[in-house]
Amino acid sequence: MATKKTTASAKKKAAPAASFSLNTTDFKESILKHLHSTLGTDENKASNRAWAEATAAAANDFVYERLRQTQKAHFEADTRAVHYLSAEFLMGRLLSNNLHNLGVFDAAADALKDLGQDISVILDEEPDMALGNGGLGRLAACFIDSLATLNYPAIGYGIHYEHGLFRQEFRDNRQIERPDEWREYGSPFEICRPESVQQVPLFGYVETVFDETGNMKKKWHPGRVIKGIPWDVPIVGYGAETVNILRLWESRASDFFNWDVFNAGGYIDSQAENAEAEAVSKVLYPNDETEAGKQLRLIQQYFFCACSLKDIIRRYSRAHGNDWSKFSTQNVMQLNDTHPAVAIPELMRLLVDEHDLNWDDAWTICRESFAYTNHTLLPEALEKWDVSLFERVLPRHLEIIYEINRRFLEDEVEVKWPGNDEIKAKLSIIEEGDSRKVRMGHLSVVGSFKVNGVAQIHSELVKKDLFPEYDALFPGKFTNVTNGITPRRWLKACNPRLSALLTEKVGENWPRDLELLRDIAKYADDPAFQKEYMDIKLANKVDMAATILELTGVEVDPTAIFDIQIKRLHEYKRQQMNLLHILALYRRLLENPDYDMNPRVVIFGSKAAPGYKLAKDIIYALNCIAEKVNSDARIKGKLKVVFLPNYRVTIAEKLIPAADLSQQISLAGYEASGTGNMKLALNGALTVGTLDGANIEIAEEAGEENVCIFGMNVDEVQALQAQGYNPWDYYYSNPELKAVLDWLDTDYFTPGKPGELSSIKRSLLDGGDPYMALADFQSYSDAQKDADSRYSDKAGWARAMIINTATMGKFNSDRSMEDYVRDIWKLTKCPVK
Ligand code: CR1
Repeated sequence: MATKKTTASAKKKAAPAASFSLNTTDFKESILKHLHSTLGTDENKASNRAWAEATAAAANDFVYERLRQTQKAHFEADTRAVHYLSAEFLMGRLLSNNLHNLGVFDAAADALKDLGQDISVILDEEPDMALGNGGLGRLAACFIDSLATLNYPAIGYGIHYEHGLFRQEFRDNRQIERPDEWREYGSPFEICRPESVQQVPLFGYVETVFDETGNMKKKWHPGRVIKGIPWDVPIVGYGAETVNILRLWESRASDFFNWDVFNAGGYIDSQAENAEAEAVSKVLYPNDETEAGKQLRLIQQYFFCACSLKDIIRRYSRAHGNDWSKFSTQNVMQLNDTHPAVAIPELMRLLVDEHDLNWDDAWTICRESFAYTNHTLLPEALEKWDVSLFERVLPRHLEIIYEINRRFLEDEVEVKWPGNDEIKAKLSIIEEGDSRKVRMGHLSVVGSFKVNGVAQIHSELVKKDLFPEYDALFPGKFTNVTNGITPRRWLKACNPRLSALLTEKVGENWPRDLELLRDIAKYADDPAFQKEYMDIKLANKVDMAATILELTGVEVDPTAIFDIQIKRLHEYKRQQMNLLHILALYRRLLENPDYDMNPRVVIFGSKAAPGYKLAKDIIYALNCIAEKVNSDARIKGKLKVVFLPNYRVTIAEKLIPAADLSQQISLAGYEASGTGNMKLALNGALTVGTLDGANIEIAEEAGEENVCIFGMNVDEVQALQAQGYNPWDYYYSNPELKAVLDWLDTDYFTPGKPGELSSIKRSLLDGGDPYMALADFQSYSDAQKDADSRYSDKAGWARAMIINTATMGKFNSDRSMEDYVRDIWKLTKCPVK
């Protein structure tokens, strides 16, 4: 366990100082100046929002200066850069993060205090930038933070959604979705760059033409052209040496097409065209790990890829003109899942059709430039597009995909497996059948030089179960990079109390080098340190209890176990198993009011995709159960259930420092990695988890004795699936399980409305329980009991929490970035003077 690899030498060294300093007086003056001259208001009447914007503007003076210097340094060094293409960036709030990374958080707090303002109130003004669904989008946000911190040249490319992930409200205990208005009145964290607008063609037809020398060429006559407007969000590295950018594309109608219609008297038509063009970046698809089979979604994907590639090429050509030989040594494009996979045929189109390269040269460049990260094995999440849809929206791209596929099957698959049509059908980018489909995962594997999964076990399953033939065909192409999280946001900024204690013990460099925290393992048994650590946990829980009261009206006891499950609502994540366990505890308490357990507060934060009926039913059930349990005097407050509305990054930042237990209870083999598991463990929570995704690596790092592992492992799951799983077996053989399932058919939790919770029971029995919650239930319940008794041993519990904090160094997203750099991107650092 724990104490290996202590890098004691680095220990008490100060963090590299920020490249500038700003004292409280300067900051105060700057805020006032911006209040007056940027916001046009006065300290006597300024709203909280104006104070927040003035503070952001004061910070931006430095951010933009560093941005300018970074861009100059990158241009002069002409270094290789990574372009992280992602349909989602779940940034959360930016002001606090930027102040921390600039190293001026305390100066800002003091300056605001001098001005009669409370920084926490001011920070609370900022809406979350929620341009993502969950783990995949938040991962992208952590990665760009780390890339800037490590001084790597990197650009994030994505979509400037007008509305991010919906705002969740509960009405009569049911989820309702409301539009997210993150930039209703603009945002101080982005700059528009009209000088870099791009045109994006769509629809139309392809013509075959011959040039002067008689060569056949393809000419795409688009039916429409829309415009992509870039918005740049500065990404401030920790210590603010490098400031990279996240470039997000907003869609608008192209001026040219508009004017034609308008001049012809078609005012209304031109308005319709405007609306259609603007629809492209209007909303984030609120699906998590499900494919959205929508034309608009394909257009969104193409839109941001086309804009980004033209942007990358424009920058490359500025230095290298029409010499394409260095394109792939200067650029690498990382595909964050298959959402940007259409960038592969788009780059082929640009090189072959627009820049006159021959196919082979263009294909070599493509294959040397793209790498692909797979984030899930769930079949419903592996994107496939109907050929007919593709043909309508992107006719030239479909031709290119056919040609890529033809050559791939003839030159590579046929050579390896001569005459084997079965393997050809399996590996073909085109799925044959009633309706033919383009398989975006296959396209990504064929068009990339590396493919990675996001945790060790997931990467093994990608090779073994998802793409075994591809692995045989392309030895060495598949690899692993375990996910990570930025310790700046997920410990330093969100848990200031614990951060101060850690800094006191190991020096202030740990937010860069999280391995330094191993040093605190030596205090794990020290009663004085245990007390300090546990006092902090309690203080965080007291704060959280106040937030819970404010948001839900539920009173909770801060000394109770805070048992937390925060993540998107999905059957494979098994919130329904947690629900069954809550019912079991409640039942035990009703049967025996003296049932021996520590008071427990089970806390959920979760959004369900609007079209995912059963997920919404589970939210409804949990809210109904919470209402009943929380008001039942018979159980004397020993069990409380809280479902926090509108879970988002900002709520996570409050919950994670207050957690005792971290529920990571997916069916083994289904959670590719998880990243909430890392954040919770870093902040001390004990994982109640299956051997799935990164839980396995967390257990390795923390030591099995400091986590509560339960349930079937991947092999056991697969064996049970092969043998034929029958949930009724568990129902009939486990009386407690049967009782709680039957409870769902009554009107106990929905007075006067029996059957309202029956869909959950049905899915677990008649529905076949696809994620085997009943099979793992007993073992889960035992693990929870074990966690409860460990909590009673105060010293043992403190020790386990400390060891968790001490041993999560591996999950620093800086480490993930160094892995990508070493194994995939091959970047060199470009320090900025
Ligand atoms: C996975 O489900 C992982 C994140 C980031 C999700 C989760 O386990 O931590 O990606 N996958 O890698 C996903 O969103 C579309 O797939």
